Amino acid sequence: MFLVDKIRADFPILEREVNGKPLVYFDNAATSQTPKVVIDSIVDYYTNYNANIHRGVHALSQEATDKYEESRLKVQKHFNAKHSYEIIFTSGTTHGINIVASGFSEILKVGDEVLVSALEHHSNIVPWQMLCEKTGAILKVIPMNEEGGLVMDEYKNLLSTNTKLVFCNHISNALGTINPIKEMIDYAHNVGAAVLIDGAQSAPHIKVDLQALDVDFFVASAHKMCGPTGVGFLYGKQEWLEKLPPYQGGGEMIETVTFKKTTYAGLPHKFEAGTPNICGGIAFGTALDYLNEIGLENIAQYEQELLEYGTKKLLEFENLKIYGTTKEKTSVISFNIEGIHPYDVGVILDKLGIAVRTGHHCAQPIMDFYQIPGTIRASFAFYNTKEEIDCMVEGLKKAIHMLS
Ligand code: C6P
Repeated sequence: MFLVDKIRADFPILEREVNGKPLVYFDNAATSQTPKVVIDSIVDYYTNYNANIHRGVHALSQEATDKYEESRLKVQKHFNAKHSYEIIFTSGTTHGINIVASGFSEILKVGDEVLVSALEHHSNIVPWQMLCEKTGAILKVIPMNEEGGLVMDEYKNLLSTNTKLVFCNHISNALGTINPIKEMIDYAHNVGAAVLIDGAQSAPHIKVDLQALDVDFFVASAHKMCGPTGVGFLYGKQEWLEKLPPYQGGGEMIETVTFKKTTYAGLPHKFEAGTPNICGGIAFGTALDYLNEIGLENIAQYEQELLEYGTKKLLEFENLKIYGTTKEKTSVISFNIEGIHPYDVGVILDKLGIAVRTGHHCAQPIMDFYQIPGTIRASFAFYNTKEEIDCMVEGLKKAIHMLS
């Protein structure tokens, strides 16, 4: 039995009101809320052991270093990476993708091909376009279908020995589609291509086993996993991370520096130039502990219940269309109401204390595919309830009444 009331008590923000109404927070795909234990770990860091890491012999620096590295081990264990040095702390998913894209600018040659899925967030499109402009590589798109899934036959046809890299999200932020990434990784490896999976939307909701997936690169953000903003990680297989050049130069990523020549530090430090988000990294570890205490399987199961309930309730509206209807999906419902602009619905829901995201969700190609300006997106987390969904349904009735 999933004790949602007990879980809700862990999140102070869920007690607040917005516009005089209890907050209903359905914008979890944008960022998740933060439990008290994570807030406490941030306060604890700044109150008790704020110091720079990997540098000082003094007690505070040692303590901060130990906690930061402990957090790296937590990430390694949680995602089942083979080595802790394959986990690079980043500022988030976008940063991780850019490290890999920048590294490949020294690997790709004119005429090499890279494949991107039609379901990507702009973060997993733009860095690759920049890479192709720089290298003369060719960007090809794995098409999507009406349900919001990828056309796998087309994917297989696009793959060839010219393909050097495939990048795809595990779960679409705009539609909730879970992509068949294991199958995609295996097919890509058959032609010798590397694969980067954008796990920004999967890491918070389902168990990810990096070794079982055999993925080459995986990126995610802590702030979608009950952790703080400004921190995330890039996983890369050791052989790839050793092959890629550093992303930035600076302190901590070096072994020796002279004006003649600099040698670089080993993994993971080679990719972690400058003072990192120490507090964020530590709090990310606390967030993982928190999620593991509840259990990702329990979270996934409860969120599926919310998805099913929400979908059923929304489909009771005659003029409402849901985008993203694949069998395998997470708790994201993207929808529009005929004749009403999504933005207007978002504004009215906000007046009622209900937070949803409206617009293109940083995934304009998906909106172009459906020929719509955007959608209303309700994304549920494990601390949401069916009662809150009922509240949104009532809010939608009001919005339709006011806007039609
Ligand atoms: N999506 C959303 O509302 P950052 O900003 O680096 O933490 O994450 C970027 C990102 C990359 N890939 C996917 C699949 C994502 O969903 C996101 C962030 C948020 O959908 C904010 S745009």
